[in-house]
Amino acid sequence: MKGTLTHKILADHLVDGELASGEEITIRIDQTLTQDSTGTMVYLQLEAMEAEGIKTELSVAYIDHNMLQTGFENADDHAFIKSVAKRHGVLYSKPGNGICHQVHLEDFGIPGKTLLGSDSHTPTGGGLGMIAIGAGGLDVAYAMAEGVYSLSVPKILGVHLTGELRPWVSAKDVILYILQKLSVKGGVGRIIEYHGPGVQSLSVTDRATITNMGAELGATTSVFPSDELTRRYLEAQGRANAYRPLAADAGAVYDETIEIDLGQIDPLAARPHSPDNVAKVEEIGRIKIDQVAIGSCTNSSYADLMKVAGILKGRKVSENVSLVISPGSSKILAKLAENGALADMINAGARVIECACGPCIGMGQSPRSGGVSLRTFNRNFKGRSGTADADVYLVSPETAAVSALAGVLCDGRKSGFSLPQIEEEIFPPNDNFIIYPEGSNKSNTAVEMGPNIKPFPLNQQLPDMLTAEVSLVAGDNITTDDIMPSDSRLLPYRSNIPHLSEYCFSSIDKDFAGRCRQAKNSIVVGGSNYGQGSSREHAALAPLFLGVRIVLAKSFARIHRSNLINSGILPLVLEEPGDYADFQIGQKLVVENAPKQLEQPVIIVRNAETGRAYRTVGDFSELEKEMLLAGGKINLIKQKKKQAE
Ligand code: MIC
Ligand code: SF4
Repeated sequence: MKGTLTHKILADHLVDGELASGEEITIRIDQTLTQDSTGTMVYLQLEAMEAEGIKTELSVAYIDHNMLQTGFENADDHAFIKSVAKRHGVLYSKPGNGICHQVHLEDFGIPGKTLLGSDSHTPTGGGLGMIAIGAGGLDVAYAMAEGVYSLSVPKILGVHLTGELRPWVSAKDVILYILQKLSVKGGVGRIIEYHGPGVQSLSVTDRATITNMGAELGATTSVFPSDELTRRYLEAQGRANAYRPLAADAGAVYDETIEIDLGQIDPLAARPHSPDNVAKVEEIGRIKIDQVAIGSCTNSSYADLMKVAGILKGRKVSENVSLVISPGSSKILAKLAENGALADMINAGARVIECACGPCIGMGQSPRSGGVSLRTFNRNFKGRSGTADADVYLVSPETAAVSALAGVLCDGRKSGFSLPQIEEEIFPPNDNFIIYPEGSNKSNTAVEMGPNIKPFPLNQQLPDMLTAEVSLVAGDNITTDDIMPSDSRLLPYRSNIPHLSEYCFSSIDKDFAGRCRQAKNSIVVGGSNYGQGSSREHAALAPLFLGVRIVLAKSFARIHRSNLINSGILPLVLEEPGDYADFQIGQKLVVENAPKQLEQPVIIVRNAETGRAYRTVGDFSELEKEMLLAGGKINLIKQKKKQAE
């Protein structure tokens, strides 16, 4: 990996370990971000760590997910985050300022810096040449308290870009193309580094669209060089000083390489219900659509929305279609208002909603029963829109806009419309949505805790004999949306694990919570890529609250595996994937001498009734073993503090 941009940035931040693929390293974290639906846990955990201030250069708490205030819960969460942010010296981005990743790109991201965020799409910052990683809330709290993050060094997948995109084809199509090639598992254990002459034809926000959806590949992160276009982007945001040129060396060696000629890509769409179920728009055909939603951290930049406004200008949205647009940031919305593009959208019949995640996380705008929704978002998992039987397709802003006019999915190249030219704009600095913590002092800032904010569950030390009952046998590619669904009904309870846990796995199996309660200690069995998708540690904390002690799967997604370990839940991989077929709900399984077995390369899980032994692999680092023994990361931190006293 020598000479790669990734190697350079990691080497610059290396605190401990050897920079070689598969090795456990600790890196310095320069910046963190949190958002509100994971943020309450982060700050509860930061408080539990008794942190004295924060050790990062910059930490920002965004409010962008829980924006519907249908009761006191979300507003109480905001007040809590605001008070803790002030107490610990964290910047607070008020609701309305925009989606964390878009705002961070515009206002705070710096080439060559590291960013850890409690949201899986934190790699958006890779568009600016950052190593930006999504993680569970506890890891982000720890990074704030100690300024470091540990990970095992991923392989570097070099994507060599040549050529230029043709008209009506955009960055979204590039990442959909890669998803089609590599699948939702293709990036697991990898950092994706883009290089080659094709990079120069992609703007910073195009690059950010691509690195953002690297999360859907399961990649640790994705990164682009920082070049002249980066300089111009930062200058336009009033942050010319943040610029620093960065690129891989000419002879950089990648662990794996793929070649992409941008000129060969067509407008694409991810069909229901997975971001890698990709086909050419033309091949899918002119399916009738009910809704078009434009926005999200993937496609809500100024350039994206100007393209949309240009396509809509002087035209009319189809009578069958509800078109909703959510701009990525307050700066973008203000600019669209000033230059008339907002009026072009509204006059065409678009419904413009606030700068937030909104429909992307099921916070409103759920499609009608059995409806078809085209979205410029990044995830189309079943039910995520809030309508269980809706069909969601993921497309580019161009395809979304032209289809909204036609009332059917269509390839813009056939529309006969010309694409608008987007002029570069200067965005005057506006920090009226930001609360700076200057002058704050831990001792004099009280934490505001609403009644819906409950303590988070803690595990116990790993017992000698771990006996548990199978409470669920789930399939491949189980998402964290499956494990802990999130929509407008449930998001208000992100600070209330006891309530939330009642809905754990509810879209797959309504009896899951009850069964776990009866079993007391239980095991979830899963297929491959278990826990893909979001960073929400609620997908580990709710099972923990219900007594899940082990998850046995064919393979795990990165962030969820860490969240399980942080919670003291054993993530075990079946050495023989065919063994999966043996498991059934109600079986009693046992891990004998669990702490001792943790030290061994193979951990035996035995069927307590038949005695049949299953070989599993943990592949745990030393730190992970310590966490599992202690019953999770917080317990370990407390133990270590006590020992030091
Ligand atoms: C998502 O897109 O699924 C989310 C909501 O942003 C999550 C975080 C969460 O569950 O709060 C993510 O991507 O990490
Ligand atoms: Fe928000 Fe959607 Fe992006 Fe998650 S994927 S951060 S819900 S816009």
